Amino acid sequence: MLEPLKNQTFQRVSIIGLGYIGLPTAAMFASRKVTVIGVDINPETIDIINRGEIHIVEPELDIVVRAVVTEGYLKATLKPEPADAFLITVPTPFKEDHQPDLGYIQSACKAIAPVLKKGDLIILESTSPVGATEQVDSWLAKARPDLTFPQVHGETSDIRIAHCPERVLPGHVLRELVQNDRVIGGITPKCSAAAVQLYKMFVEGECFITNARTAEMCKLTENSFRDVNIAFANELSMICDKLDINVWELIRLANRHPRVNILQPGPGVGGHCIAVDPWFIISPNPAESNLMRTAREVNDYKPLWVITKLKKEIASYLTDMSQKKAEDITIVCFGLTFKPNIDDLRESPALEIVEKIAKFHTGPVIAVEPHLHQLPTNLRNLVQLRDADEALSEATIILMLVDHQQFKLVTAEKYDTKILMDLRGIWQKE
Ligand code: SAJ
Repeated sequence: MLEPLKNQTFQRVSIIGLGYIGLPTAAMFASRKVTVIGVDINPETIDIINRGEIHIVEPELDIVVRAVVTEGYLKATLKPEPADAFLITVPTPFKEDHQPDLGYIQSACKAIAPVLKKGDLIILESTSPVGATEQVDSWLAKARPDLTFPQVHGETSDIRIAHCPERVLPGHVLRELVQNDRVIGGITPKCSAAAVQLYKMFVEGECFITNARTAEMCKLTENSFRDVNIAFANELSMICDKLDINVWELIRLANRHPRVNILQPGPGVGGHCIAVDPWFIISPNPAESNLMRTAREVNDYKPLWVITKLKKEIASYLTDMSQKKAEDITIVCFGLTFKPNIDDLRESPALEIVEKIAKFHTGPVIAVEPHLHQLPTNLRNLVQLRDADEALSEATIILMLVDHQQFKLVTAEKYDTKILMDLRGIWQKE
């Protein structure tokens, strides 16, 4: 491994994009008593952070942010200021055709270009398609012809650029930021060494050095691996449903084999990473990525499978209870977020399912979501938000969509007499 550079110091670090990754990263640097300038395009986000508060839910982040803002180590601003290192932590969504959208990265480059100076380090942390870090170099080089950049000038360049993908799990971000190993891909070895030196301010995990393209592909590979494995579990769940086998018991038993470790099925795959990143491999390599594409399709299909199964349950209930109509059926959905114990609704399969139910079902639809104070706007007039006990007492059909900790504590007598579709395998009827 390369030795870190001896003379590089980072007195001011700037984080561009104060979202789920950027804000915790800014807080970690600031907690090491480095001056951190957080930059975001949203004035409301800036105000919240400068008050020492946070705009996202992440355990313990509020405590750290309050402390570092009060002590003066973190401030948020709309306009970039000079710094010694810039970390770009902006979203990388995909477009209609699944091609990566680098628009936010390009805007971040445009914003920081005027304040760059000789010796600065730029790190792209956003999950990116292969080649994005070189693209950042090209954009910045074009914007600042007075400075030299590593793609063309190699180790003698004024500016250093590296890719260091974030790998933290929402809900465990502060711990994982410190403890996880990092993959660092500089455009040149000196770019990598500078990035290692920066991260070593708070990272206790190992920093592994590679080139920028391998680092980009490494992050995409990790999330695609997980997507393929969840697709296997989801496919099993649909087969087991047909064969009348309890998939949760099956997986528990199969996982007793020393070399088998099947993940958990669910209502689909959500979030801004696993449901998105595989496309960054698939879309530029369509002929070579059949398995990853199929996994995406299996996981994307799962919410529709849930709706089809629900419609069958409704039909069979109406056949059994001939005096009842669809309007008499109250459907209660437990959970809206994309995974347990967070407030994040991005790409949530649970949300997709509830939206679809609200569109076709003529009776009441109730959502129970302890992590939200109010429903997202598109559900507000269609769905009621209730607490668990109240909703359970009114339910005809229950869909367990997100295995929040609170839901695991619900006792069986509360749902025993209801029609239960448990997509997370946490509730067992007695
Ligand atoms: N899910 C299942 N079954 C499982 C595990 C997950 O259905 O057994 C579903 C979840 O419910 C959720 C989706 O998959 O809808 C994604 O959740 P997740 O916990 O697998 O992942 P994320 O999106 O929260 O975070 C992932 C992590 N990547 C890997 O574990 C390889 C994290 O380390 C990354 O930093 C993050 O993506 C990211 O930012 O890319």
